[in-house]
Amino acid sequence: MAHNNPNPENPEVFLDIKLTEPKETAAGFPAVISAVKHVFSEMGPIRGTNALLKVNQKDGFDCPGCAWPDPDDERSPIAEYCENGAKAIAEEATTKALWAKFFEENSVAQLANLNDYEIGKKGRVAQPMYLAKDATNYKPISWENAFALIAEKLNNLPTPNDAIFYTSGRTSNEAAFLYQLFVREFGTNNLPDCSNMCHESSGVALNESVGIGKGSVKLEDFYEAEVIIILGQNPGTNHPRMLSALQKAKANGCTIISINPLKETGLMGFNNPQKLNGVLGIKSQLTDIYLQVKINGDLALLKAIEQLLWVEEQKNPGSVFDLDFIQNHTHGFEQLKNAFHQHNLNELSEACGISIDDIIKTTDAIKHKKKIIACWAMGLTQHKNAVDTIKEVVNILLLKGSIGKPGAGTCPVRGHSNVQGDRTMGIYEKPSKAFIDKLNSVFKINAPYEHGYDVVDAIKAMHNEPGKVFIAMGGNFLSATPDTKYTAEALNKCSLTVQISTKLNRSHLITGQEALILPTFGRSDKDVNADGEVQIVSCENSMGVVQLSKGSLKPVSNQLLSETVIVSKLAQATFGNKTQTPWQLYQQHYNHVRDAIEKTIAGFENYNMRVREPGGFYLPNGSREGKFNTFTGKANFNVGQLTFNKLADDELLMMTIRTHDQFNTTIYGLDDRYRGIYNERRVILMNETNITKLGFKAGDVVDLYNYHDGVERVAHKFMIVAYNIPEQCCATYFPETNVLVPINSVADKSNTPTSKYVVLKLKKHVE
Ligand SMILES: Nc1nc2c(c(=O)[nH]1)N[C@H]1C(S)=C(S)[C@@H](COP(=O)(O)OP(=O)(O)OC[C@H]3O[C@@H](n4cnc5c(=O)[nH]c(N)nc54)[C@H](O)[C@@H]3O)O[C@H]1N2
Ligand SMILES: Nc1nc2c(c(=O)[nH]1)N[C@H]1C(S)=C(S)[C@@H](COP(=O)(O)OP(=O)(O)OC[C@H]3O[C@@H](n4cnc5c(=O)[nH]c(N)nc54)[C@H](O)[C@@H]3O)O[C@H]1N2
Ligand SMILES: [Mo]
Repeated sequence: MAHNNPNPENPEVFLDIKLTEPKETAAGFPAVISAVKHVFSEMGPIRGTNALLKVNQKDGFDCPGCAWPDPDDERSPIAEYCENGAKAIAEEATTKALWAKFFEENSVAQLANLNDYEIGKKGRVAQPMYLAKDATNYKPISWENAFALIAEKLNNLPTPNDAIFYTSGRTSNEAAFLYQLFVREFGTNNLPDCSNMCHESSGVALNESVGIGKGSVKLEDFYEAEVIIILGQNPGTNHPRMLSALQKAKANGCTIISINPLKETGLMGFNNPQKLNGVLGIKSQLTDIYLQVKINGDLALLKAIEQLLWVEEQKNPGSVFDLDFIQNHTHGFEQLKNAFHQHNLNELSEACGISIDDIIKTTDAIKHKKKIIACWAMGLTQHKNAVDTIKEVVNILLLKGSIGKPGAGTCPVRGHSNVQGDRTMGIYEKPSKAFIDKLNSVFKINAPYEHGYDVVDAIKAMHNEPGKVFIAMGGNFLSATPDTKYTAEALNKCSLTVQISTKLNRSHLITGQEALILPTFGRSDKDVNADGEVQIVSCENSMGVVQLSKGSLKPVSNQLLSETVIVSKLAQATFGNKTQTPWQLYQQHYNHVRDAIEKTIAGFENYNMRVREPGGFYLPNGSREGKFNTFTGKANFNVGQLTFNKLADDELLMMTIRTHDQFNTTIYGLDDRYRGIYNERRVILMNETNITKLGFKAGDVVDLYNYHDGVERVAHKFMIVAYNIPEQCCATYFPETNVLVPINSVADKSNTPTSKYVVLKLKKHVE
């Protein structure tokens, strides 16, 4: 029995890697070709075309890709999706189904030897499967027995806090609400979610500075903005539909500033594949000022920009800062002002790797502008000082009065398509007292107030206290989390691990003593209740719009249950007649779930009616209206503490990033087309000078080491690729290098693993 192979490092030989120059323009016709290729190969032409016609239409399903909003006004009738959205749909709506026979023929140990790409390509799990203690293969199990088994394990735990309930961000509002209700009625707040590894730092920073953990801008604001700053985000790959918004902004005269260690293709130029010009290859240039910052150099850079803005402001008071706004709506300006000259400009320029000239150019571009939007993603959130860095971004917006008015504000660009909605529904290990009070009064339950585990604490708890029950609503916990070996040991120590999943993934293969896979619908699947009525669910996008999602494709198996039904049945099995919550009703029609949400969570008045309005509805958002619900009652400036990163000569700083051919741990293909790297994922992108200095050459194969906390972590066999990246910085692909991300290296306050800040040493690989 060997279900503990966390990371097969067995590329016996490297594939035939192919390198070209990085592309200078994103999308265009190659994107259309790539989309169609993926869709047709997984789904065939008829099912594929049907899916593409329904995605992101007002009566269709929400794209299971990213959380970028749909345009309120002009949606393309045939193509409101992008290349990577199409790939996400193809992966989910594949016709490959894994029945009991597949699991009989393939042992867990055999499957664990495949890489993530190969595992993902196997297809959708078609029926509930059970792995008994010491068994080598999964066996089929009935839904009823699966629920009974989980219920028995849960009810026999010494305390409800010995159970851990993870959520990934594709789960609908309806399923997420019921899931947290079930978990809290059961008696714990152990609700870690993918947010803990993603935008948690944004949530913490924004809550403290502007009183709400969500962004303030709407899509229309992009069309009015004078300046858009994009930090630590690769929209060409991860939010391709954002490029259309940037293109429109640009046409309206906006200046775009990109801050990124890599010259990402999508930030440089765009051929809109939904417009004739784009298909013909007529390119729009996007970024005006490209700042190739060192990894984690952002805080220093932002401080330098603030310092220069202050210098300009003093020349002519009121010409740069919005003094009225600062006076009436903010707190802490005096402290910030005193800190403007804490560091000298040379020192800051050195720390971020951007020349003083370029910092001046940037300051000039924004000093007289009043409508600024700042967008950011994982390049800012996954660092030790992430919360301070994001607050520094907010400082600049506040100095300029650039929030709470059209064309300006905060835009943390979310990841999973409903990650924001899941939080709104209460998927949070640190619920407020008010939320629990409300839940207790609406449902007459005894939900606990004591905070639960987030992702990192959950892993440590599983590691330190064997015998826990771990349940995952979606996601791929083993591969997405840091310190893969440590996490694998943690999962192995659980008495039971349960994965509610669409596709086969590595978390099905690295398990507790016993394990279950419960197969469920994806977004595109048609979900019909016992009365033959098609059920809809709803999601909240990155800009706080709640919209319906209605699946339309025939599910790959007749044995799948929806997430909503799975949670309700699990609750019935666990509580028996001890519950007063109408779990049966929720299974009959999801309107009842939405009624329950409406009673519990503000902003969902007339939910059932408004969700059916074309385009959905906006949730309330104080910062959007210039109302800052913070502890001071105003928007708060923050003086971030800058520490200077010192590396030894033989050390590199690694960021783990996504290729153009993956969705998180789901690997669509082996190419990173925009970066010009084909047919290989085990690469390390390094600056040419460092390659030479360390005594290597491009093409060499190296092992990567990290020694945080005195523990040796190693990832074997990565090929060196010379790339345009600042010195002593390097990049590898997530999740292959998660094994190197130390469990104890986390962001202050948000506890997010520092996946973009891993100190490495390299050694030549010897066979
Ligand atoms: N197709 C596709 N779409 C996706 C996903 C996917 O995997 N595939 N994932 C979804 C999810 S869950 C999320 S959270 C988002 C992720 O979207 P992104 O955050 O765009 O994803 P990453 O690949 O992690 O890219 C981080 C970017 O930050 C830069 N960066 C790294 N370190 C630093 C730094 O210190 N400073 C600065 N300024 N930049 C830095 C990297 O060069 C890279 O361009 O995308 C979502 N959408
Ligand atoms: N090193 C490193 N680690 C990272 C990151 C990084 O940048 N670097 N990024 C982090 C980020 S931003 C995130 S969000 C996390 C992602 O962490 P997760 O959300 O846990 O991982 P995913 O790869 O998105 O999960 C994919 C699996 O979800 C299941 N699935 C897909 N759709 C559905 C559905 O509709 N319902 C259900 N029940 N299951 C479904 C499928 O079985 C699929 O295999 O990873 C984090 N980990
Ligand atoms: Mo994410």
